[in-house]
Amino acid sequence: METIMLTRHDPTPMFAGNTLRSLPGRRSSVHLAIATLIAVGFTSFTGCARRPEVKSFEIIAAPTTVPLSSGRTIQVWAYNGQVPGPTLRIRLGDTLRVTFTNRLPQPTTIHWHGVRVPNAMDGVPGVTQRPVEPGQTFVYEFTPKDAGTFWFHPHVRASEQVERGLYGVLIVDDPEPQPFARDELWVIDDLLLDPSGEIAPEFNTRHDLAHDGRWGNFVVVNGRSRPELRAAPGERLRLRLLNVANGRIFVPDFGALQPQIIAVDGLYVTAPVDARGFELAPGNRVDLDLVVPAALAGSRVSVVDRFTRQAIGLADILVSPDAATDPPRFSIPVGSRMPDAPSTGSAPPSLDLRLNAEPGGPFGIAWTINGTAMNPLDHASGSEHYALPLNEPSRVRFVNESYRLHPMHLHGMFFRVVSRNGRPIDEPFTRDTVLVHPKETVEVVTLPTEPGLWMAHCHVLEHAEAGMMTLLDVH
Ligand SMILES: [Cu+2]
Repeated sequence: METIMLTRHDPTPMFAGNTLRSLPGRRSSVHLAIATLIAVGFTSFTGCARRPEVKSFEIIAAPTTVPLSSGRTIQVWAYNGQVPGPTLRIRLGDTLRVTFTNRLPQPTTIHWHGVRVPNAMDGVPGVTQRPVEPGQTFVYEFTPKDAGTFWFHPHVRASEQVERGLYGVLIVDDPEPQPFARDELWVIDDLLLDPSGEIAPEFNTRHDLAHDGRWGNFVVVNGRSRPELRAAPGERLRLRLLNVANGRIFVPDFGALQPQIIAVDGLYVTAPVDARGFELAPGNRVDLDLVVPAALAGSRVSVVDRFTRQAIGLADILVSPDAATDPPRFSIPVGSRMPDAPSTGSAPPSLDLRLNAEPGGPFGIAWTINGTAMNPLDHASGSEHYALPLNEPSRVRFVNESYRLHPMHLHGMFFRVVSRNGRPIDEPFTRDTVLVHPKETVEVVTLPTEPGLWMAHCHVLEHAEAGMMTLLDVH
């Protein structure tokens, strides 16, 4: 096993300080560094076709402390002692085997977000497996069917466990290497810190539940505030963006750069899309094709979030003053896509999922799907099962009857957005998560290829914890 630094140009995690002041009374002035960003288990790049292999990794979830730039520490829960957790990297065709041990004070599981896994590997407590109790070990093993950018996180008390630092990235490489000079990863999160500089320990508060979940007062990329990415004129980079925040949505603005989206939620698009304005909701990923123009030699480009009125610095791209080289050519691999549902079609609306809230439940506010709130600690009970036919297209309509944001995520399948508020939409890509705006109706077509019981839930983790989850029975 090799060990690599994810952020090779800046090996010392420097958390440069507070970037947000949006929540009065929750401001913190601490300067902190999170995580050593060391990826374990990086699989070396062998370049050409070879026999599929089983790639084995060990992951331990445990409380730990990571250093702050002030010399103090912050308490987190982490996979293998780092936030973000390790980046697991395999080639399409390989089998991933993860021996997972829980050393947290709570039960947990690992869910493989966006991966078409066998149902038993999906990490949903009470549905696909028993929770992994403290001290226990569980082996996750599957062969991904798609190349792309995926991530993993707990599906037990996720609003607390993910916020405390439990998330990692799974990259499934194409069978053939792509011509990018570099393959970079920006894992975007926000943290709500209390005045002592620790992760605020109140979870699922009434404030979070009455709004769009827990929005933090520090935005971090790869565990640090506003990291710098160095690039050279003429370089062609692949930049993978992941939103692992509990509730915050990001709309990254690359200023003078014009990245093109080449993959959404892991899978390649059918035609490149201008990245401008893309709403990266919790759970979403986009892979960007970024060519650094010669005209930007010697300049600094700030990448900022434009979702809210207050622009938030995410990262800076420092372009060297070197003479430009010719970027290598890249075209989206053909034949790499999963079976896709028709983007338009005659299938009638087969399933409406109405999203709303009502008083009650363990937190005082219950978030419901078709009037039902799922029990967060036992996903099997108190829930409807909605049948979807295997290997046949189905329409699903998310009808947001509330005034809050709901990034709706389906496990085990991809879908195509076909309309918003009745207006036809033609996105040249599939998704596993789509942001549904207040009072909006979003209609999608899905073609489930994996049998089993799959979650449909809001990826605002506080909404999910307060019940906004249900089950799709694919058979
Ligand atoms: Cu929601």
